[in-house]
Amino acid sequence: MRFFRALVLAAGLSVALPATSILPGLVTTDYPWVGKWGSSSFNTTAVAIGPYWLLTARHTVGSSGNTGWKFKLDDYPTEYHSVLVIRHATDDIALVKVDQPLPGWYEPYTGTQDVGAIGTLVGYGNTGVWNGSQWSYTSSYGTKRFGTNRMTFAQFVNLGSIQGFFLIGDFDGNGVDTWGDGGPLQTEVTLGSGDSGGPTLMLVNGRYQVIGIHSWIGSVSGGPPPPQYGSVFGDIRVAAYASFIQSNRDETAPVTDFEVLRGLQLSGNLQSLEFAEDNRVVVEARRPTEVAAPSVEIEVRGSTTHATPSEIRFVYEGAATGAPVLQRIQFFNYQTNSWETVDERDATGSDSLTVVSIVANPARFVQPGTGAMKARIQYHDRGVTFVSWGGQFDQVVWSVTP
Ligand SMILES: [Ca+2]
Ligand SMILES: [Ca+2]
Ligand SMILES: [Ca+2]
Repeated sequence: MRFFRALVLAAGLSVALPATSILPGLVTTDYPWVGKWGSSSFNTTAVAIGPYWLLTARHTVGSSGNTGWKFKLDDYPTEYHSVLVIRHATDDIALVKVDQPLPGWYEPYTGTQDVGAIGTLVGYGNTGVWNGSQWSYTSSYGTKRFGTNRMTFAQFVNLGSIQGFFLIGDFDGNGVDTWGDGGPLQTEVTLGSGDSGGPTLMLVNGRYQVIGIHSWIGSVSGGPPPPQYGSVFGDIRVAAYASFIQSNRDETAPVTDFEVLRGLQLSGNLQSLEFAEDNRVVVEARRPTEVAAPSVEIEVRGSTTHATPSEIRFVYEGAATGAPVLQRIQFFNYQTNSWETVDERDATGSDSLTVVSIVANPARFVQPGTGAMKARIQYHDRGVTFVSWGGQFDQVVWSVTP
């Protein structure tokens, strides 16, 4: 058993004293789905884990209430507002549902390779300076920084004000290596005030997943206090909360297959459709020979594990480069075995967001037995005078509420 003294962190579970900063601070513009998080002002960190969901530390969201918190990504103008906050009953982790679709996210990690792994820590907290003999916190909240550390131990710890299953690392440097587990890494960091709720990421098959949520900084018995070399930090171990996450958030159903039914595909692939990061499937219009047929049409397919969901949301971001053009979305109705128009509007020349929410008998759009879902996105020429135009599909995803 290792003994920890909880120094900073948690600190009364107050947003005024949020846990932990990336220190030393390496400023980054990467990790686009990590954002600023707070209530009256941004002062902590959260990470997107689905089209409508964030993961953060419970001590960033007080003890009750669903609304009043906000989230902001560096590269996007939208401010996302909380509509539902699900706090773990005892441990320092919370799920948050927001009011508008997020442009991208990292999946929570569910495996066992997180223990001992080198993680990438990201957060908006304070950074620090080294004066030759010790560190001190400097700077202020609001700049995204990253660094790395080895997540050496996985252990349940109760620090009084904060508890949970944590991944724990030591801050190495200047000849100090508390656990003799190697270090410092080239970009070795610990946490500081304002990093609370931010993620530790790990590459899994070439993609980042969330293995930890920043929770506390502290020291081992007799060891130096944070942020000195030899101090330690703890991240909520996300894999230990897989069922908490899985049972409470909506299901993300990505497009698993798509087909261009009308028009000529010029660029993009399946991965282009995953996030709204301006990497698009581009389809050039072709004049239809039949009356009332679209000039551009793609069919997207996905699936859900929920046979009788309470809500299906279909999120589409895209544009048509000609005008006037009508945008129509159809879902396949497995009960009538036919396509049903669920949304129709004027297309926009630059990316715009369409969210189709189905709460009345959404099960008709889910194939019994397989959970398959399919949709068609069409652009209809209403008198375009452009020589050449087409559809640009940036993001398509379903979010399914059990
Ligand atoms: Ca270390
Ligand atoms: Ca070490
Ligand atoms: Ca895209």
